[in-house]
Amino acid sequence: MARRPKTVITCAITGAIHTPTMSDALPYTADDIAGQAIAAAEAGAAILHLHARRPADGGVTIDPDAFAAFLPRIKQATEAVVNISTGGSLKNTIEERIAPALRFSPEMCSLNMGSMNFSFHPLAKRYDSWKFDWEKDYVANSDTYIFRNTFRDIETVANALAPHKIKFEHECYDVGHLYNLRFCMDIGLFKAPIFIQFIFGILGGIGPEVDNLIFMKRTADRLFGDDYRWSVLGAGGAQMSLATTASQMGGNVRVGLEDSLFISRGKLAESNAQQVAKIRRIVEDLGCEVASPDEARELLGLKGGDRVAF
Ligand code: KMH
Ligand code: ZN
Repeated sequence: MARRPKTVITCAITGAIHTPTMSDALPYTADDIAGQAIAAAEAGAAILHLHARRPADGGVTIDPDAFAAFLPRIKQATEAVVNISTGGSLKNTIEERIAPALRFSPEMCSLNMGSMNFSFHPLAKRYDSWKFDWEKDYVANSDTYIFRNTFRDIETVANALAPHKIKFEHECYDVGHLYNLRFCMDIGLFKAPIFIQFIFGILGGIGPEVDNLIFMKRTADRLFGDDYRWSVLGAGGAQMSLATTASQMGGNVRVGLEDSLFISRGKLAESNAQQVAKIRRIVEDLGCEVASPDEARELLGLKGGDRVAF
């Protein structure tokens, strides 16, 4: 019988959706982001997907100096692949969103493959009081945001970062985004093997049903054949179950407090590492092996951890 492919675990440490009120575990100081990222790598994450936060109040920031406060510490302490988000806080320009990647030239970056509603405003109703002033409006007003990722934006990112040989985590929140990606490959923006993150359960994107995972995978098979590698991110309550299904289908998985604050139904996770340890246990119990950072580098054709600028 053919060997089953190893499962690459990505851990998304803090993101731009959740706020400090929602969980004491959500890291926002440089110390906490670095510490949780290192612990997640030790627990089995081969890739660390990173956003920055303002240390004073946990607000989302795209300031490269905020990344500078934790990136070198993560590099010194782990072999894990560093992936810097270009998602920003939904309000930033595309130029602001790529500034950290341009400065630090990581092995990977996220790249969002279409414009969409991207909302988490229903979360605002769950809290009566907030730790910091900015949080309530930020969450409640997300029903007014359009997450802008036009073809021109995507081309700007691809061209600006091409000299850095960065592999993209192509964030696809719906089936149309796969067709956008195919179009971008046809005009020469990206080289195989591409890495697709299928995203389920964001309000504005496709829902977290297994049917949708099969549909996204089948569509990607048709559009990209052998030219792609894939991973699954289930937002909120769908995180662990969709990751389990993905790994059983031969795919890779993403967990982390960016995507869900929970470790099981109704129970907040204590840390990113706790989520990594849980999915690792499930993956291994079900007969798969977890990929090391170097195995992830090989699978995705990455440039190497010695060719970053931090
Ligand atoms: N927060 C995730 C649903 C990005 O950083 O570019 C998507 C994400 C986007 O990770
Ligand atoms: Zn992200």
